[in-house]
Amino acid sequence: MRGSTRQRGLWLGAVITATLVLLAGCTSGVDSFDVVTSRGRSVSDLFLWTIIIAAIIFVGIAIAVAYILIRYHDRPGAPAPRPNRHVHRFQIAWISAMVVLFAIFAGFMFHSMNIIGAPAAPSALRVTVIGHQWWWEYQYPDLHVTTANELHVPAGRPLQLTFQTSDVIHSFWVPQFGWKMDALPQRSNEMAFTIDKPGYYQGTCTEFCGAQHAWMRLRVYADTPDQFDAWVKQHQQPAAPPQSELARSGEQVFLANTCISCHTVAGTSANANIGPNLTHFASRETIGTGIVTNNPTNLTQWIRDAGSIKPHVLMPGFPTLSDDQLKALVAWLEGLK
Ligand code: HEC
Ligand SMILES: [Cu+2]
Repeated sequence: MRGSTRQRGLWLGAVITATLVLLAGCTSGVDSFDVVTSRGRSVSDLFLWTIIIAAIIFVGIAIAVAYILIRYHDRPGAPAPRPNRHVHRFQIAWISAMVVLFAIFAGFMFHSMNIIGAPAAPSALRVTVIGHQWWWEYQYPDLHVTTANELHVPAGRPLQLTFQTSDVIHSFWVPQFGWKMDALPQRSNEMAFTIDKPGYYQGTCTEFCGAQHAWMRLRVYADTPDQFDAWVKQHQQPAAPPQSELARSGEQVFLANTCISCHTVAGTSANANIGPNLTHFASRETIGTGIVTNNPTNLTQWIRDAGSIKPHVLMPGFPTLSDDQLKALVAWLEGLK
């Protein structure tokens, strides 16, 4: 008796723990049912209705099975199951109902596909999204702005995103936009939508793309029109000139090292495109698509040994830089607003 009580306690504990672990996922700030694009809502509504109807069918079948199990359970005096003369009619009706249901859902699915696949409005803001192992490049061809890792777009204005990759397949998924899109070699895919409300939306690469796939995060800022205009004006400028002696010597360290064979800082001789554009690096909140906050301590560690923060990262460590050189470099980079 005591043993079984303890066992029941253990089971209860296990169920509560599992529920809490699952519920912990609810505080992530990413809710794929709280979709902020009207096109995307056609997908989330379809998903919701599919789940509701599937749940109703599931519960119906579960009740029928339970009824049969209890009623015809083999015990003295139980009724013997009798062959049903109408079983074929029942089967035909059941299968027909399923076929009709599938057809209805297929209709709604094609409807949603049409909605999300429709071309962008001619006035849409165009952004080219380029996946790299393991970061995102964003180009605004009409605004002459290039940035990385933190995408800024205006809320309330039609957007047209074009997806490309510089290496392997990546996939752009911000759950609150409603659907996702692959970035494939040798072709361009498109997504067009309008974000209804300003806010910060998170996502991640959803096509396995190597060691740091899980840390190829998406950070999207849907700004108000004024905020966006200010952001664009700032990002159209070349890099801010060094504000101190220390920063000036930091710029020299940067230009004298191999940083320039991978990074661009507009207004300097660095114009390579292997790593993220650093022209306005200091205006970004994080380093490495969100793996650490952008502050001098983390930046120092990143430059000394980026792999210690993001293992297998495609940026080499710079253990030979002296503490003074690092300090200057960090002072300069953190001034690139
Ligand atoms: C071989 C190419 C290469 C070299 C050389 C290189 N980097 Fe990088 N760098 C990268 C790549 C690739 C990333 C993106 C890593 C990621 O997030 O996965 C990166 C990321 C960064 C970032 C973070 C940017 C962001 O928005 O997250 C900074 C800052 C940076 N590098 C500074 C430097 C400095 C300073 C040097 C020279 C001391 C340097 N890099 C040398 C390739 C390089
Ligand atoms: Cu990826």
